[in-house]
Amino acid sequence: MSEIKVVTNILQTNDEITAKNKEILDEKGIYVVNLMSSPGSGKTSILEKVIAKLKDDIKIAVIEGDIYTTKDAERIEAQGIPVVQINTGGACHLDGDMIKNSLNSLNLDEVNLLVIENVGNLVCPAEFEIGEDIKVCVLSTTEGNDKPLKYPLMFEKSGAVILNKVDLMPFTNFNREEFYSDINSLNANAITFETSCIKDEGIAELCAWLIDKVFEKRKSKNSTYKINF
Ligand SMILES: Nc1nc2c(ncn2[C@@H]2O[C@H](COP(=O)(O)OP(=O)(O)OP(=O)(O)O)[C@@H](O)[C@H]2O)c(=O)[nH]1
Ligand SMILES: [Mg+2]
Repeated sequence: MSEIKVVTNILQTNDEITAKNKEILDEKGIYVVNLMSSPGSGKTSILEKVIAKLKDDIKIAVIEGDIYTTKDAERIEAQGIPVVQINTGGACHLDGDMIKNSLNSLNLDEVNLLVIENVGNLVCPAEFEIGEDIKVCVLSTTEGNDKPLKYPLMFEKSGAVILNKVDLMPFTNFNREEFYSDINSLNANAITFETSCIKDEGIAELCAWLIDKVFEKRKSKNSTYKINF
């Protein structure tokens, strides 16, 4: 019983902090993506591709969540956009408090799209709201098409699901039909993309969808921000 109580309290506190984060981000008209997947599915690689394509059109900032190291933040910094690294020091997911501290390090007046790359983990990150407009989850073909049913929460909660490393599909037993059927049964409303970061496939479609979302947010919040299109 006490265990359940502790978890409930953590989630309540997180919800309160997250609501405040969201208020700030909404007021600024910033579209926020919570990017999640198991370790190594290609979150940072997809981000690198998206940033390279969109950074001249919209103002992008990234918050990188990792247990240790600044490796991913260094990759994003090399793209010449603002990035903040959170080291969770062991925790398997990001939470509202960590995001709150990171927002203080960003000039939010200079951001249209904020991507938060969560800690590589197919379970815990899906349980915590961190102020996002949308959860986006990545699965790579090498992980197996059974993962959505085995780890359903992340797929159920994501507004978009990216199937990455499609260049490797011929070398795996990944069953595309089963994958889409399972995604459909878990979350019929999710939009899906297929990408290969190595071959630069599917990135343009993903970027076009993201740009629409950034525009929608800006309009709905009546933000006075300028987007450089
Ligand atoms: N063949 C192939 N390899 C890819 C693709 N995308 C990423 N990779 C490789 O997969 C490995 C992991 O990619 P990352 O982008 O670091 O994955 P991540 O999800 O950010 O990993 P964590 O942050 O550690 O959870 C790297 O060696 C990438 O080069 C792809 O589309 N095709
Ligand atoms: Mg990464």
